[in-house]
Amino acid sequence: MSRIDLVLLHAPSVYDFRERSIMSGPVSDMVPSTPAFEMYPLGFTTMAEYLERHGYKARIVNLAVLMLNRPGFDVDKAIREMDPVAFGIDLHWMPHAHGSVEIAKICKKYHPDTPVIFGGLTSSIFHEELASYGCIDYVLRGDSTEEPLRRLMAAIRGHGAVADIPNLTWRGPDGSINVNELSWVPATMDDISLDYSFAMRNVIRYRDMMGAVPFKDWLNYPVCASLTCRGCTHDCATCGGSATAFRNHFGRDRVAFRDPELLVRDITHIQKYIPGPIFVLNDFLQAGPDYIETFVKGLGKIGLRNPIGFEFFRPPAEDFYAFLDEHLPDYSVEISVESHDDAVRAAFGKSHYTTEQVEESIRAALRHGCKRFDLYFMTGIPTQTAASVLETGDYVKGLYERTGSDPRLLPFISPMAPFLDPGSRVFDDPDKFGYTLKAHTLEEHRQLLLEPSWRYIMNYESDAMTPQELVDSTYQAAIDVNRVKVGVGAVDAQVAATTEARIGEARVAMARIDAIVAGDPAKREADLAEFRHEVDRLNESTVCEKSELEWPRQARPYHVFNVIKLWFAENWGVVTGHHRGLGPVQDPIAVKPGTEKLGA
Ligand code: B12
Ligand code: SF4
Repeated sequence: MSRIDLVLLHAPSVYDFRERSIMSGPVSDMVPSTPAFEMYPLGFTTMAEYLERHGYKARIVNLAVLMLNRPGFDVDKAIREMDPVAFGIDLHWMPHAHGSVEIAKICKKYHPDTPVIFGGLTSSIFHEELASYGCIDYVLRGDSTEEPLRRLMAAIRGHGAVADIPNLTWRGPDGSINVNELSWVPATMDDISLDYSFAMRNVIRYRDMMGAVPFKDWLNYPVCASLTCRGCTHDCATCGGSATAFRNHFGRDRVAFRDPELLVRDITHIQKYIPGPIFVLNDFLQAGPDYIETFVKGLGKIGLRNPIGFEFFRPPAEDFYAFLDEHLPDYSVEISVESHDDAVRAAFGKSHYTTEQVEESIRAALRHGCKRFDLYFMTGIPTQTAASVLETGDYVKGLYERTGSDPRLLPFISPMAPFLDPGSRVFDDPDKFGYTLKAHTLEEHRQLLLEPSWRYIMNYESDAMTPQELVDSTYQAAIDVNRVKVGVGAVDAQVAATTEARIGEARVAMARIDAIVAGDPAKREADLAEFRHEVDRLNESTVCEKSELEWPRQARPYHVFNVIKLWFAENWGVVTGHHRGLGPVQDPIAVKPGTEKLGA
């Protein structure tokens, strides 16, 4: 097999998490990942597919999943045995600050002459700091790096100069840090492809199932995401993906939507190979009525059978649910309302709807065939007191009474943790929102991640409640919500009892860690190490079971048939050397006409 151009590596949040005792708490309870945050960015798939389309060979290796699923997995050995032209590592989410840089150090240790490229939203903010670490050569900034990455790969292979590549921060041979203009900001999301068959080909070609899966339990729960846009029309204060964050840090003034017909095509691909639920991320209602109609009718036309879920940034009205019901046999909805209190939600930046409107929307959805309605609450948001958090259980009880005690309604509560998003309005101006930041630089965040519990890891304190109040009220509200859900049959009594028992144990473990931190510093590491296995068990999930987040799915014969077809096609490619998309390396200047739409 010819040499791989780019190996994309995804690191765990904390590199040596398998040896450390860190009580991560409920930081990843609302996403499919464990606290290692093993899910790689969707952009790995779009970048790898784009490179292959332009004649480069790319491979995704999810080191975090390999470390989680194979206790003896030797990261040093795995990296030492790789021999790509370049390594790419994501630092997209701030919680990977520790792991990603440690992996870069290992790449440089065994391959000092192989370039290491960083990218992702967090990398875009801390690009100069990253480029100052000796183990990182290039940082690609912005939310759309497929084309700049192609040009960088060409330059690494001797076609073109790095000084001409948009969005690139690079360290010169003299150690100087150079920041090229952030000018590659495509106005649409139409030149990329979120093609899941690419990931499956990756598995077949490299005989590596575990290294390519998006998260630890994906094979049991093959959920797939579909993306409607880059950027957001809203401006929530704590969000690192808000309109302000995109404008200030990623050069984007306007949201880039994906053409609704292309989106339907993405979903057609998923349905061909994968039986799991499809989650449409980033509210497509932002794109306006024509888009909504084309997209939903398009889904109807392809006869979508997989369950599909939509995230909405404001509560939709009754006629919209009726429209969904007309075209989709199995749809679900998710809204993050953050708080039951309109004033607290407004302080968060969501003043564009009220709790009353949310309740109307829930009733309408349940009347019009919605299979499941997930409602998310959050703790730690500006102005929110512990008393306000503790009202959540009662509020949820009343909400069920007002919506017919329907078990299809599923509320969840979790903390804003571990970090306030870098690039958000609160991160850039904490005083204005009543926060004190405990870390500003990337290096400070790397150190915080090594603290022994989520209470100490968090990068902020709120004027409205102490860190201890945040921990206590979050756990208590989770117990309250859990009990209400059992009452209406929204969660199995046995599952709920396990969750409640685990929250109790988590509280005890947190108190024990506090005592160790307050005790003799010389004994700290040894004392923490003593109950590492207990902490690992409690870290699996805290405030709810992962299974509660899962929607039903089933494999049908045609999925198996399509995967077998792909298996034969790809193996034919391995034998003959003709992989799909592997042509000659293109000249960096020869970009497909019309793709270079600069400025949003
Ligand atoms: C979709 C999404 C998710 C999905 C993840 C899907 C996935 N696998 O990517 C879910 C819901 C699971 C999720 C989870 C989390 N998310 Co999220 N998420 C988003 C969201 C809404 C959109 C991201 C998107 O559209 N991506 C588009 C795809 C195609 O591009 P991409 O993946 O970003 O990749 C491109 C660039 O980033 C860059 N790039 C990325 N990696 C690399 C690597 C290299 C080498 C290079 C060159 C370039 C590069 O190039 C790519 C191609 O153009 C944003 C908000 C927003 N408005 O943007 C938040 C956001 C990114 N998430 C955020 C957070 C905090 C999280 C969590 C940590 C929350 C938590 N505590 O659980 C988890 C982490 C999960 C994990 N890793 O295990 C923050 C990040 C803030 C920060 N800087 O740290 C954001 C900004 C806002 C928010 N609060 O939700 N998230
Ligand atoms: S929290 Fe959601 S709606 Fe608000 S700015 Fe972020 S991505 Fe947009």
